[in-house]
Amino acid sequence: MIALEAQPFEFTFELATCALVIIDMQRDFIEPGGFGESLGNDVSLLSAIVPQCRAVLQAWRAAGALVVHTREAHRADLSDCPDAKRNRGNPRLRIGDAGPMGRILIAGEPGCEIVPELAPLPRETVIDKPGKGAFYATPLGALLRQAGITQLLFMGVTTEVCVQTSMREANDRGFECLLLEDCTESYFPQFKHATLEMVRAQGAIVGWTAPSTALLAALSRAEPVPR
Ligand code: C5J
Repeated sequence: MIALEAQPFEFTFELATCALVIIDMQRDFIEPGGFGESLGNDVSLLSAIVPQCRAVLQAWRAAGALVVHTREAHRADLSDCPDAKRNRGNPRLRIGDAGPMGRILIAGEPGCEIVPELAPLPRETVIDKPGKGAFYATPLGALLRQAGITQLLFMGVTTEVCVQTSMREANDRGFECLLLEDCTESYFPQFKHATLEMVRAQGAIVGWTAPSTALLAALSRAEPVPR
């Protein structure tokens, strides 16, 4: 059993029944020229968390525990992207439009890929999701249940949109969730701050939060999961 110092109180888990879920660390959100920038955002805020995310990912892999990556990704014919989503935000480039990194948020396009520093290994699961939440219209819930997973550690972007939505979906499905505070970011720092507060309010109503240093320290003392 691993015990993490967390808010609002200690979070305990077993490596064998806990997965690391990395939400949408895609070039379209994190690199200049992608969807995030086309919406008028400063993407350097998001790219700043890549080193911490990489340190956690490497330690989690070394511990032999399950890793899931998600991508916000649509079909090339946009049949899974309703107008209610495509028309939001008045961006310079809409989902499906051609940009400097290929068509925005379309599966298989360069901008839709996960940043190279966090690239999935061939054995790791990658979930393409058409919505903000990782469970909506994806096989994620079934896959986690099949693997015997009961708890989830989250990192990724953006904190108040796809990360928070996915945590709420997970919580409603019975998973205990923890968000790594310095491994998530928003284009709006006040929204990140508010989300961390909301998640852990009322006795962890959505889940727990903890800094990555607490997890890294705990993992350095843990026995890896036998493969
Ligand atoms: C957004 C996301 N913000 N991954 N996507 O549109 O949070």
